[in-house]
Amino acid sequence: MQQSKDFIFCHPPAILNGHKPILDADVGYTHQFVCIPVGIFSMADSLEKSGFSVGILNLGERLYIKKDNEELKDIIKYYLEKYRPRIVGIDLHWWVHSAGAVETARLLKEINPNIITLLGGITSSYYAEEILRDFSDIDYILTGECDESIVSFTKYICNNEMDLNQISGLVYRDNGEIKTKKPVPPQNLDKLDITRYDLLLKPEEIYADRAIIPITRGCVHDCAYCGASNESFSKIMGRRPMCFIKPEVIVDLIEKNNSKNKKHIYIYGDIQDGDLPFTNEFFKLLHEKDIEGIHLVIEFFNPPNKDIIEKWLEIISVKKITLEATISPDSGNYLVRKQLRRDYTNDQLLNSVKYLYERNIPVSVYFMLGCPDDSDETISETLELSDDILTEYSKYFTYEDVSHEVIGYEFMQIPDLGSEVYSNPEKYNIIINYNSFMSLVENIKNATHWSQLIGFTTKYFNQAEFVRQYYKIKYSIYEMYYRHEIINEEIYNKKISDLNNDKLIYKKLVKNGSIKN
Ligand code: B12
Ligand code: SF4
Repeated sequence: MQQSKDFIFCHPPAILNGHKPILDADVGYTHQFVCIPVGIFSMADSLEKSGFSVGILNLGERLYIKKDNEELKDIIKYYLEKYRPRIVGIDLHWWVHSAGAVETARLLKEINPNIITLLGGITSSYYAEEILRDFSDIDYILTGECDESIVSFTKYICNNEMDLNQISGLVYRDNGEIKTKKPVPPQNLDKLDITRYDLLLKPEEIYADRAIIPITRGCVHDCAYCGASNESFSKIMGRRPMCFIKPEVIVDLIEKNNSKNKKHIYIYGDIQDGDLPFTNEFFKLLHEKDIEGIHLVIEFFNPPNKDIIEKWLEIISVKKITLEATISPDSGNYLVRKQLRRDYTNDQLLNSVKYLYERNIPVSVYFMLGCPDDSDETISETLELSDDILTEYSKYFTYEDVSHEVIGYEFMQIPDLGSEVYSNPEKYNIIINYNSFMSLVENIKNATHWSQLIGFTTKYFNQAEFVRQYYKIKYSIYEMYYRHEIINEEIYNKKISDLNNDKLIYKKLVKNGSIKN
């Protein structure tokens, strides 16, 4: 006899039609985007500590590795019958899960109309009222950071303990009217445990050794295209100002992950953005703790200063910790980069990347197709800068020395909702092609190729031009990898053949009139 659950968190799939219309920004979690928001693990932990039985289901991953004849509905039915939850909380954090989240709710209600469906995450926080208006299978939405409100909500449903209007961030229906309560961000983040992998109903299979540790709530920066920038996060999630997680908590999470056999640990957020006491304490504790045998992937938002690099070098010289880094200049053109609020020169970037390479720290550099002022020329400049970076990289490393692309030149298909670019398209001379959550859902459902899911056009690029630029970029980068002997002929041929196949699909769609050229 299986134990029943009060609450199951369910990470929905992204894609329902068997195609791959959403581009992965080199995060590697498959076309179903199977990475679970880390906040789910800590919310599940809090619920358990409040006396509720709770489980986490990675439905996207289950669908990705399903048996041939299994449908999404069969998988959901299996888990519902096994655990008979009272509430299912579906994350609609990333826009990529918009269609998958509402379809999951629809199937849950079809199988068991009495089940309570709840959504949460940044996308559902942004579109909360519209979702409740248009999708009757969703009962409630909790907006903002729900570490505390999730417990109040569950007490309300399961124990009849709270009053609905006492639950901060709740959006709900009341006699045909939609009521909204403002989210209140949790102030004490010290006890939140994002390593409760044991609460998964099935152990992870994809990147089971990877752990994610965000070091902030919100962000110090204000990148114009980001829906979780300092400005946007406070509007959507209600946290102002942003905050850093305490160094002792971050180091403790590294230690916990290590002890749970998560050896590939990503630290999200730039340590050098914290003040001096923060960085000093972080490095002191990392030094002191008995943490060995892990690979750390760290992020720099700006070219790192030598002090910070020295601190990292000190750590890896005395501990069995290996390191790699990422930095995202977005464009190789200074003005395009600056418009997005990343203010450093190509020389500054190249010098610090070289400095890191010389010290045996491999760095992946990320550019973005879709910057509002991108043109043929600025993309060529970015490719030239990529070539310079690869010239340096190839002196020290091969393709396998970083966990991702050496140059990740990825396409922002849809501007982040709530970002400055999204909210002020005229200022950035762009036109957004979808105007509601419903249209986003429909576009994702119907698209069979990524070119059909391009959510905006700029003054230089329409949909067809974006596609042309995308292919140009990818062919160029692979050619550079090969020329610099970062990849061998076999890998090069495979990459080109995958790209050719993708292009063939695009050409067919143009030929049959599904896409305008
Ligand atoms: C770290 C990070 C990642 C990590 C993963 C993080 C993770 N597992 O949580 C990686 C690198 C893998 C990643 C990938 C992607 N990311 Co990202 N990521 C971030 C980043 C920088 C920090 C997130 C964070 O710190 N969260 C803090 C934790 C504790 O909060 P949380 O997990 O969100 O959970 C809280 C709430 O959201 C809410 N909540 C979440 N789920 C649920 C569910 C329920 C039921 C309820 C009630 C509440 C709830 O309550 C939680 C507790 O407070 C943000 C930017 C930012 N500054 O926030 C972008 C951001 C969230 N990512 C973004 C995007 C677009 C992506 C990708 C889709 C990119 C792509 N095309 O490949 C992928 C999706 C990958 C996947 N799902 O497989 C966008 C989202 C925009 C949007 N509206 O969709 C953001 C805002 C910024 C950006 N442009 O990068 N990302
Ligand atoms: S894209 Fe910019 S604003 Fe958004 S999380 Fe990253 S650094 Fe912060």
